[in-house]
Amino acid sequence: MIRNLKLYSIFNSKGTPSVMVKLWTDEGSFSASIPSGTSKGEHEAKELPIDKVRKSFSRIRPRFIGKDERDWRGIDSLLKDVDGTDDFSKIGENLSLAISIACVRAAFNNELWKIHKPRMGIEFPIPIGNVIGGGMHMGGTDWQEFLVIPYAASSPAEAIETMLGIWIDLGKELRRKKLLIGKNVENAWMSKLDDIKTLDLLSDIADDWKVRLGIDFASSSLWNGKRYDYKKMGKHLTQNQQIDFIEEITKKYRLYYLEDPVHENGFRQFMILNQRLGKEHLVVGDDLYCTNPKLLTKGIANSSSNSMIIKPNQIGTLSLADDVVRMAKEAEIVVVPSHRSGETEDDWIADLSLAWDAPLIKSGITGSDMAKLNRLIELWEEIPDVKMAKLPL
Ligand code: 2PG
Ligand code: MG
Repeated sequence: MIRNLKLYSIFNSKGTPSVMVKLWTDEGSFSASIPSGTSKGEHEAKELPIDKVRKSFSRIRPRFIGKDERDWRGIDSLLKDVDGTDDFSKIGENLSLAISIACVRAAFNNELWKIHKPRMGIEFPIPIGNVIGGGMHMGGTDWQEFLVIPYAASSPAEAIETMLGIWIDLGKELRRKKLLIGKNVENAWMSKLDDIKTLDLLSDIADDWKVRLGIDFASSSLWNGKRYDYKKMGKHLTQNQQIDFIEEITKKYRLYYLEDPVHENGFRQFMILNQRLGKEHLVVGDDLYCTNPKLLTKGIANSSSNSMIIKPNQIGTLSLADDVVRMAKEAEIVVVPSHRSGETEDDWIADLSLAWDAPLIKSGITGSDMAKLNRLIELWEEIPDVKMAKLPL
């Protein structure tokens, strides 16, 4: 039974306040902290500033005391009720998800990966690491994240070593060529190179490693309602030109993973790319879906993508995210649980990627993202009969 719960204002990796909730049951104390995005989708649940969260928390706290933490879905329904909106704009998704996850942690004695009865032979997700980038995350490139996927690693530790190896080699090479500006919000390198030259350099370096490449284009940040504006490359592309451009670079650089290649309301343009590339490449919706069941329904009806990002704070409770994962899997859409650009040391996304049997996890490479990667190493050592997942395509 929940005896007490408390709110803490902590800081995330961007240096802005984030929510942590700790709750006490007869079994001990359990906490959860919530990350914060930078390039947020238009249809995400609403993150509220900490002063507003404090007010909501003191108002709703008594409703949770005395509740049975094992009924975590019931507690998530109560969160929906006390908020009363579609997007948690009353109490904030940051408060809602913190209570939701802390409660599930209490229900499963911190082993979040057990929320669905674990099967034997659990497959661990291949991490996807952001090595260089820009866009709204700061940096030289117009596209947000250039990603490496260590598909051949035989353990999480080996996968992490590969991603770090590439990140280090790339940093050294940029410094040697006097192209390095620094590190951006996700600790990916910021360089003076434009997007195509970045792809040239990254492909060269990646040739020495067993990795596939991907990009989070975060295209909504380039879209002005009429055209895609590329500042660094001085390009201005129509919707059709953007689709052709994505297809061209996907083939030329043998990209595997294409996240948000067109803007967040472009279900039809996503569908065209999915038709052209979806047999061999992951066409991934992030801002397109915002982990929202209504948007996913639209995406399924349009065959917009063969994969989607799952960020529980885009929807506000763990049960809602869990329902979206089930829906996606039923439609054979590959789920990719993901961190946010403003992270805390909390590692729940690692556990959830196992619970959801996800073949990939987007977790970043260094900084607070290390916590998620290290959690994968820890679970790998503790769970019997494990293996690494294979790339879904
Ligand atoms: C993304 C994420 C994580 P943000 O777009 O996929 O890399 O960024 O948290 O800023 O939305
Ligand atoms: Mg994204």
